[in-house]
Amino acid sequence: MRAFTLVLASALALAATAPALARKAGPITVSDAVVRASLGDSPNSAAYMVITNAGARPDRLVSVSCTCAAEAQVHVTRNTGGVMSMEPAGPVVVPAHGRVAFGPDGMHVMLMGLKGRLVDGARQPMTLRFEHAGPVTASFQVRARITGGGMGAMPGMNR
Ligand SMILES: [Cu+2]
Repeated sequence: MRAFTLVLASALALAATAPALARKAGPITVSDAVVRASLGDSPNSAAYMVITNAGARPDRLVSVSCTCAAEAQVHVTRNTGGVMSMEPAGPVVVPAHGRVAFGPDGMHVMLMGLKGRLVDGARQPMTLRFEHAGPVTASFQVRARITGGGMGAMPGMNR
C-alpha cells in the first residue's frame, strides 16, 4: 500500500502542474484519457483515450504501461449475438491525419493486477509507446462512472 501512496502522490503532483490533459509527442496527441475507478475487489480496470495523428504517415501503438498495474494490454470488446467478450486487439494503427478512439464498446487498455485502488477523482499517468513518435505519457482521470456503458459486461475480468 505504501508504494501506491507514493504513486498517487506523484500523480497528484503531476496533475497540479499539468496545464492541459492532452499529451503530445511529435504528431501524436493523447486526449480524453480516463480510467475506471477500482470496482470492489476486482484486481483489474480499463482505460480509454483518443489518439490523434496529425502526421502524414501512420503510426502504431506498440505498448502501454502503467506503474499502477502488473500488466497493461490493449483489448477489444466484441458483441457476438448479445454475448460480450474481449480479446487482445493486436497492433493498433493510428492512420495519417486520423484518430483512434478507445471506448467501453470497443478498444480499451486492460489493466491487470492493480497495485492499489484507483480512486475516483484522482489522476493516473500512463505511458503509451508508439513505433515512430516514441513514448507519450498522459495523465488519465480516474472516474467511477464512464459514459458509454459496456464495462459492466466484461466476462472473466472480475476474478
Ligand atoms: Cu479487457
